[in-house]
Amino acid sequence: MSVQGKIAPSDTDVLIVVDVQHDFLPGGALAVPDGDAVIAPINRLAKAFQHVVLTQDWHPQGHASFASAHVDKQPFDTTELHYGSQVLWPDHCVQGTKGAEISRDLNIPHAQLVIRKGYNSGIDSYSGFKEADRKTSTGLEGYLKERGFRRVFCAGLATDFCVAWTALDAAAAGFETYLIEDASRAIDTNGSLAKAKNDLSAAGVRMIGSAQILEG
Ligand code: VGL
Ligand code: ZN
Repeated sequence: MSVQGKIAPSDTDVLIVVDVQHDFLPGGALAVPDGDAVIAPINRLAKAFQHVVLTQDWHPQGHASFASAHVDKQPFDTTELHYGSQVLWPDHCVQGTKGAEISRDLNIPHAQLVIRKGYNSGIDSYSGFKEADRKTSTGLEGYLKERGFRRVFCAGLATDFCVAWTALDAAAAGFETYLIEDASRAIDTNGSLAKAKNDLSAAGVRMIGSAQILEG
């Protein structure tokens, strides 16, 4: 779904900035191509939002989503875990490491919550809301509902994994949901970006550009 006209963020809108962490940025363990290009638009956007939430991928060592935790597997292979198919990644965003830190180039001192995800060793969590078993909740839905938010705007890394899954779960939870395309960048492995765009469109997530958000 596309959207015409400008959007003025209000008191019931929240911006979710997904996984802008060193390991997803140039030089990181799972660097997203052109990943640092999201930082300037996110910093501009964040000034227009009173309410901002950050997510942080936060895996224990030996996490089930790491190729290194499986015999005869390489990064970007897939495997079957107890909840279904799982893409395997280079080790990344290990709890307490530099790679897991949120970029200091993000300038969002007014961010209100950092929600960590992917900390259960046997379950991945692309989404900020629900883990990959599609059952285990992070608590974010309850937090946003309790605070009375109605619209959710998502941006960050990576468009086709954590940003898309977060937006899909926001829509499923009943929020009017937007994905800000130029403030996000994709990994795009094995057709993942095309699939994510199909899923987002089917779920009614609105794809917008950051220029559509009224600033100041
Ligand atoms: C992500 C792959 C593995 C993401 C996190 O932030 O999109 N992708 N873990
Ligand atoms: Zn991860």
